[in-house]
Amino acid sequence: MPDTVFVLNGPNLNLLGLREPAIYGSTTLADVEAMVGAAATRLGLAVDFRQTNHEGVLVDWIHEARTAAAGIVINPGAYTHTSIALHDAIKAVGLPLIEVHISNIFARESFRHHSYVSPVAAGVLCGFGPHGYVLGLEALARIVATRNATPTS
Ligand code: CA2
Repeated sequence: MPDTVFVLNGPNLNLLGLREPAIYGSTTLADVEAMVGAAATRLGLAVDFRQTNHEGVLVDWIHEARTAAAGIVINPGAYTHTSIALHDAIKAVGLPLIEVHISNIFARESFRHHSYVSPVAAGVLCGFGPHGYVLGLEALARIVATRNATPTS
């Protein structure tokens, strides 16, 4: 059975490709899901791809991942910059997590420069556009493969 990875998307990412193409491009979230699905097949992973506009739903999904997934790729959207609840949930489940942002958050407004997620992430990708999700999945696949190969006592 392939390891399952959750790919979670936060608020407003359902509008990807439909609004603000100058910042976020013309790729839709359905396109991203297809790109991630193809990468997962290549990497021998199963992917559960989801989007919500609600902070508590993201928290619930992170909890769900504890028993259902080997790791998480997440674009928390604006909750990146505000959510101690996401920070606490990620820390509590202890799964490897890659934080992805489509835009380069450090080239934007100063309120986007701080992330509550980054301190509890295994790694962070930003500014690579939708390809960042594929890079994030590749990074997570490597972490999961290493963990699977490491014997526990
Ligand atoms: O660059 C990213 O991926 C972000 O996580 C996107 C968030 C933003 O709040 C973060 O600072 C950086 C916003 C997602 C909103 O997506 C939209 C897409 C199209 C049109 C409007 C919003």
